[in-house]
Amino acid sequence: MINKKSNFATTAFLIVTMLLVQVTSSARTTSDLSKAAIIPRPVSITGTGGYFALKAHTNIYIRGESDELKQVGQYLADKLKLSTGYSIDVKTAATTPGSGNIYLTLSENNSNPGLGDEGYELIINKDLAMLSANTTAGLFRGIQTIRQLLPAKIEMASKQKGPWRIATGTITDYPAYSYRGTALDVARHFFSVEDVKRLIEFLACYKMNVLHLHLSDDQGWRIEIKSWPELAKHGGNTQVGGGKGGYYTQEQYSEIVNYAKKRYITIVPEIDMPGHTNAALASYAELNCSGKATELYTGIEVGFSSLCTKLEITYKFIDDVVRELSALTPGPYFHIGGDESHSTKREDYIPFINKVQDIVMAHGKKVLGWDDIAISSLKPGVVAQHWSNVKNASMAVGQGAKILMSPAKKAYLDMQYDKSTKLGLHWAGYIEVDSAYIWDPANYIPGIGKENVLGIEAALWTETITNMKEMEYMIFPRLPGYAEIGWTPSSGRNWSEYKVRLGKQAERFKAMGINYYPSVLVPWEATK
Ligand code: NGO
Repeated sequence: MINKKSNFATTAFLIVTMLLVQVTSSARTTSDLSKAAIIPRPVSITGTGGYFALKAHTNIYIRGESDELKQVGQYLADKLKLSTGYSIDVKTAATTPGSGNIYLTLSENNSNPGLGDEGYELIINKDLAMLSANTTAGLFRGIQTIRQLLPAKIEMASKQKGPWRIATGTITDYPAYSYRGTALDVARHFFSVEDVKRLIEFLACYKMNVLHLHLSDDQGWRIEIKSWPELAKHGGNTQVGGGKGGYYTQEQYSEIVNYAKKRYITIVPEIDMPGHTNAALASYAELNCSGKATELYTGIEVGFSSLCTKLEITYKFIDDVVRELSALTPGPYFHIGGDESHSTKREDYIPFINKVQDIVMAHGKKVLGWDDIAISSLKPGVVAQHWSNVKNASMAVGQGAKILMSPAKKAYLDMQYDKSTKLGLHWAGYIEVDSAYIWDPANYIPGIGKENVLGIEAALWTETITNMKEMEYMIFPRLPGYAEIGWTPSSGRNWSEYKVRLGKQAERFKAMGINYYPSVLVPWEATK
């Protein structure tokens, strides 16, 4: 009797366990590609109901010999090698390779114009995963989709157990906006090159393509300028709260630029002016109208500093800084700040911004500035970054400028999630994960439509953010939502569907060691 009972219990236990194993493994890789939880959501997915699997003999084949193509293939190989434990190589193949491989091809003469510069097409059948694009940037974006189609443990740095399956079908995908960025304030608190690289990797995962670095403010100057060495040496010495600060040497800045470039991410450098300049004013007495250097500053109040707009040397200084920094920056933009210049008179501010636009353009860069610059005469091609004043954004559009959308109420990563959030500020409100997602850059401001919008940028200001773990907590899980707003057409975006996909990212966050805010609004599929 006793034996029979325990036999029954054991059998029942085994059946339940088998069922559970089946349920969890099928939850990991659905055979229906159209149910794959990819962020940003692709433009179109058609499933064919089967599986492709990575195998011990899997290689990545590229069609063509270009270094860029090899590099993109190697990026994918490096991502897959550690967790699968397979010795994945990058090889060249002029024709379709054999079963079990990944094939990366560039379409000839831009033959798929619908995909544009960053789109891709991924065709997966049981033998082959074939990724094609017009550009290597497009292939790189498509590689992020392949990563997300594989089980989350593909992101682990140590060898894991397979199977490494991907559902079969076709994905055709391209971005809604050409500029999809994140801004990081390295002035209020300094972040190391390693931290910035980790952030760049996060952006890459979600197909973002710009990292804007806020390199100077009242509390610190963060980039070496050889013709004005005290900026970094003296002005880089401190940060909010009095910590030791820091700065990037030009070599380190280039290292960041190149790391980003390999991920098809553009660095936009910002030197904020004429306000937010105390670190510069403390480093060089001659930049002050009084002729006296100011003290270094470690508080968080704003609006007290201004470059001396009437001095000739101010423009010599700006020209030198823009020249050196532009030479190190391959991307098209130079950000001149221009926000909250409360101690610069309006009649001084307007000619100042007009002159600075000319300086930036003379060094071959396009001007980006906070929406405050709209009160000056914007030159052709200038982009105004909307953060707070709707009237300024409309004035910029009235002058023919494009708008980069970063409304503080929606896209400021330093805003607290809710009243219980310990880090961050709430001057623009609380931004829960749903609120961060539910808005559309193309109808956020009456009279400003998609044709006026260059893209979206989420901004992390760091008055209260002191290290990488804190940075991660504020950007995750909002960052994937901003990436989706920038990439996916508004018709494909809907919070109740998105939150389920976001919930499935928890396993990936965990595999990547990301410290995220586990919002109760999201149905997380893995516990922290
Ligand atoms: C404002 C201000 C920054 C602050 C930030 C804090 C802009 C463009 N200027 O945004 O200096 O750090 O708010 O949220």
